[in-house]
Amino acid sequence: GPSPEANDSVRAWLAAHAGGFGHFIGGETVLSAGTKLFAVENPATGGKLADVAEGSQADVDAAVAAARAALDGWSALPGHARARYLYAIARQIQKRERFLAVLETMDNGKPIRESRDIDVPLVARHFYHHAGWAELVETELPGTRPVGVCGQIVPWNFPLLMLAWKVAPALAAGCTVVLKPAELTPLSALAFAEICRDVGLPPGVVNIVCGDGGTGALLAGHPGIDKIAFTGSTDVGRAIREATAGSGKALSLELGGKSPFIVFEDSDLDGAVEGVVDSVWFNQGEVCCAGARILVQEGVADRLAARLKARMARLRVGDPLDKSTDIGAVVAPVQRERIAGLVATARTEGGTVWQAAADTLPAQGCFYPPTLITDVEPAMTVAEVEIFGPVATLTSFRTPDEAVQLANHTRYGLAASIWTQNIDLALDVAAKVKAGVVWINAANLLDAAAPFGGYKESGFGREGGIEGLSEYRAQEYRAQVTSEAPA
Ligand code: TXE
Repeated sequence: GPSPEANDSVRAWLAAHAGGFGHFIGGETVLSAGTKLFAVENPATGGKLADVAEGSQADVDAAVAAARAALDGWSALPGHARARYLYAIARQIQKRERFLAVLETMDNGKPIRESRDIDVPLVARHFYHHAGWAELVETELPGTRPVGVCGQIVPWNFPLLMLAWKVAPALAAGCTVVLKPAELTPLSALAFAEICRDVGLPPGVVNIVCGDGGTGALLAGHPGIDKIAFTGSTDVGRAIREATAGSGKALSLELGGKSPFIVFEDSDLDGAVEGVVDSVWFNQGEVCCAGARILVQEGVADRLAARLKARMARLRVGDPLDKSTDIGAVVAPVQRERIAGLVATARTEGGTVWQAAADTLPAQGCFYPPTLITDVEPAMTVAEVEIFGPVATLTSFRTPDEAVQLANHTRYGLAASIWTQNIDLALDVAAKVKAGVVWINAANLLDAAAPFGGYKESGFGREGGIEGLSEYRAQEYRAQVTSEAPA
């Protein structure tokens, strides 16, 4: 393997928990004798990595009670004291970066180069950034208080990074949390629980309860929770919205996308090709803001397709722990079947499917080749539905107006990427595309300081920056002053 020590330390950690991983509640590992366990697999091998406790009503109750008990103490700490914990967490993440990268890659299937160079550094960056906010929150958001106990439900595509996006601002804002990792990828959250314990974070400030959607629903419906933050599918987002309606809970939803990647004919085509690589083939395309809907101006459509195919042929699909791998394993067989089903539908609806390296895929494990579908019309299923795999569609347009119209022809509105050398055109189109994030001559750039979030069926609320922090602050309670006559 590429980093034998880290691989060994992950294996040793898993072996030390061969009896099963428990929840992290009130600063303790909770795994009682009768607890139901579920298996967690490595999608690249199909092998079992661990058994993990499934959160019951009693577990969720205990975690919410622990978070509630910790709330007053945590929120009353001066900002600089909360900042010290966040800095300590950030430093521990850096100290354990190789361990966390290998663990994330084994659990999710993503290439080690990405977990090592992107996921884990961004996780540390998120905690450092929010450590700064912990000190500033009182002065920068006057008249506000912590929202309270937050239930946080995260997906499997960036397990630790999505945890960081949720836990770091909540802690900075003075909230306490109960987080539920995705059932496909709970392991890095459990490693994070150990970091919380090791830096001496007060018990109950961070609680982690594992389990599937059933456990998530228990969290969403729990009366002891003041806010739910969710990242995942639009269907589940809708269910959570219904479950929390009328409960007084605050809610933020970060859901799916069908982001356009718009290439004008004056653009730097080689740059655009690399942009597609970063946009669609990064993380096997399991990225909510993936610019998987390529819209290209007629004059350069064939040239772009040809260069994309040449580039795709050089992408290496295979062992995620190999440093030279570009595309690792899709997270689970059910996701691979979903992707394959959508590509098959594209064929029957008239799309032309081109796949690189389809015959060189590893014989075992959950792999899908990088795929380009051309001749895609806006009404085709594959142009409308989020694929969440290494698959791009290509549709051509004539004029900038037509590009805008196609870009907005979607029920989602998460991100967009615009490629042109003409800055006036770029800014004009950027203002007209209904998306939460617009990149110009770039794709998938994320930073802790920049707000991220969607419009329409991509959800609402923002994560990152002061906008994201504000989601964890509410108006201060104020006594009504009734003795004074209105002016
Ligand atoms: O997501 P789910 P799935 C999209 C993507 C993908 C599709 C299906 O298109 O192909 O969703 O993925 C928890 N109450 N995205 O089914 O189910 C669940 O346990 C409360 C986009 O795996 O939404 C997990 O922790 N929680 C997305 C989390 O929700 C519930 C990332 C996400 O899983 C629940 C993931 C319930 N009723 C998938 N049911 C993005 N925006 O990045 C499930 N969960």
